[in-house]
Amino acid sequence: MKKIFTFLLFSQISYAQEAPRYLFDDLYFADPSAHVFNNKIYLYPSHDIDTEVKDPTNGGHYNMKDYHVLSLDHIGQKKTKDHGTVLKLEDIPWAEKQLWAPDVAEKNGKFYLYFPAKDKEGNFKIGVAVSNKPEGPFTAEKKPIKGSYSIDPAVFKDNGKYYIYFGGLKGGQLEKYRDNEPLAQAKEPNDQENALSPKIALLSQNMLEFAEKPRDIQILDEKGNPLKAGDHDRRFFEGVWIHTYNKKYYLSYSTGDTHKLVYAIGYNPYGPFTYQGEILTPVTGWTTHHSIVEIDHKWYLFYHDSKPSGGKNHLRSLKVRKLEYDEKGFIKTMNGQD
Ligand code: FUB
Repeated sequence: MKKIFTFLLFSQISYAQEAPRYLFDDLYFADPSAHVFNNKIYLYPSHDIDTEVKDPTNGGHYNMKDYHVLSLDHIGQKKTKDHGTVLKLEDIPWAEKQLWAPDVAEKNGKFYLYFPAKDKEGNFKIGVAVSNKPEGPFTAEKKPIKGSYSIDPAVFKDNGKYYIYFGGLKGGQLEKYRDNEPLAQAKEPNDQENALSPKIALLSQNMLEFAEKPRDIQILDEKGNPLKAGDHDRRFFEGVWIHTYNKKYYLSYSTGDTHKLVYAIGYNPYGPFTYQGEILTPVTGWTTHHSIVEIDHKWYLFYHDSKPSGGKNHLRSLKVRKLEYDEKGFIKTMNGQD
């Protein structure tokens, strides 16, 4: 009897540690990029709003108009702090609409917010806004990053250099480009062709420009062949994130129309990366988008789902849960319906 009780107690405690929790109830946020700055956890999410745009084609109903910054003093804190609006669409000279998933990097005490938005011609570009504080407010540069396109910037610091990763299919417009040049018409590769890749570029010293032409990131299967466009369970769709663990580089992303978070492992920021498996099975809602961060020697997955809005794809809520590796360094798959 004592044994059973001890087992139940232990399993309850361990379940409580693993279970995800929602981070914010009052407003809808999504696509959280989490970072530890000055010993605090900062979250840079998209700010979802209900919208008059009813047609979901190409993500038009993700019609966000501003960014907020959220923070936690520690991971267990019950109420996430909202620092309020830190950048508005109307204060970005070049942007017309759709402030999608952002990320932030710190360099020499300044904070750089990277964000996608559609310009006046309806093309997604990536902009930068700068602040002296992690919680903003941020001031946008007058123009987007020269040569930028598509969505979902994620900035990664490695050996003193900063790299920007980006790209997203369909609504994210990656099919409109080849070799960094716009096509006359968007063209999807056919199923047997190589899948479109996320992009990477070194950032300039001042963090405001690409210091090189964006390059393709190769994601390979177990035989060393690039993943094919028809491989919807494994190929890149959007929402790339990169982190290191035991000196290896983990590139994680959403598979979009199959709604999974998956990852691939490489040995430097440019790759190639070899596909490994699923991090998170589909959540409630069409999109899945995440970040992975080490906090106090433990690893966490920040993500979103649409359960609290009753499954409305464009009204998403932030979540966090512990992420675990097995003894070989593979990420243990988590259930998106938890
Ligand atoms: O939030 C708008 C878009 O939905 C993001 O940019 C994508 O990653 C997807 O989550």
